Amino acid sequence: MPKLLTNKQIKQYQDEGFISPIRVIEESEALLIADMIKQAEQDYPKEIHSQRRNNLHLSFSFLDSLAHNKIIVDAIEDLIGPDIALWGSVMFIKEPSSSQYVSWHQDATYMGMSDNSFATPWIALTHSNVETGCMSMISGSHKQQISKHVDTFASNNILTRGQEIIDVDESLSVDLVLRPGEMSIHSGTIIHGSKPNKSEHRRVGFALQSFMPTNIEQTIGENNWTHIRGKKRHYTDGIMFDRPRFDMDPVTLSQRVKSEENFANILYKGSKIKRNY
Ligand SMILES: O=C(O)CCC(=O)C(=O)O
Repeated sequence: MPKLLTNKQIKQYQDEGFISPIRVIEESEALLIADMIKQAEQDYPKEIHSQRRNNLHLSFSFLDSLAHNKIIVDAIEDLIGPDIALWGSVMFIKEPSSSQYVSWHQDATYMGMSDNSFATPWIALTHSNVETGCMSMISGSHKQQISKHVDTFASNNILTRGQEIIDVDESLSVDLVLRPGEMSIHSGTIIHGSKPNKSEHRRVGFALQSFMPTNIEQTIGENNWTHIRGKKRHYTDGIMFDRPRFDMDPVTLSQRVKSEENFANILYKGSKIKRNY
């Protein structure tokens, strides 16, 4: 018996590789969190900016709360089972009328996992639609192997290496339109991307990237995890992150710095170029 999703939604995830939309929090709460992010950018400019966007759930307790949100975790349990750990999080912000985009890619490509059966909730904190540059998914592409990615390092590409799959059948593309407080969930192997924000409004999405069953192994870099639910992972070669007791908790801030080094070692392995994100 699923905890939150309908059987139809679970089947959609299996067949198409994504589910959308699912309401997580009220629209007003999401917009408040988007404002809190803006405020944090002003108050702690070294802690949160376009090149320090990973694992902000370790710096700010309001984002940690979102990572542990019961609706999100119940939905994830319906897809990957009861023993769940979070690998990381990414804040994807596209400024108004900006040229930043995300090329067609599969998340699992550079994450160095033993198995790719993991899932990413992407929570819209502002409107995410065709005008603001929402994500688009290539329906059913999660059933393929990892495709060849070309590392372009294109300056407006928000992905680490600007990695891109060429020859995508865009006729299968589905735009995931989300209102503030709604989420989509996508599979670790689905081909997806997003276009620039042409609107006058900021587009803010918080990706919990990714929730994984605890039996998946990290094959590159160290084990760094946020425990979410069920049986805990056991390891000695990395950090089991604490939860921030308050915004800017010094314990988790220093854990975040180590997590960023580890991400760079994993995500840029074998690359001659390393960007600052
Ligand atoms: O926020 C975006 O536009 C892209 C996000 C993405 O690729 C992801 O969450 O996997």
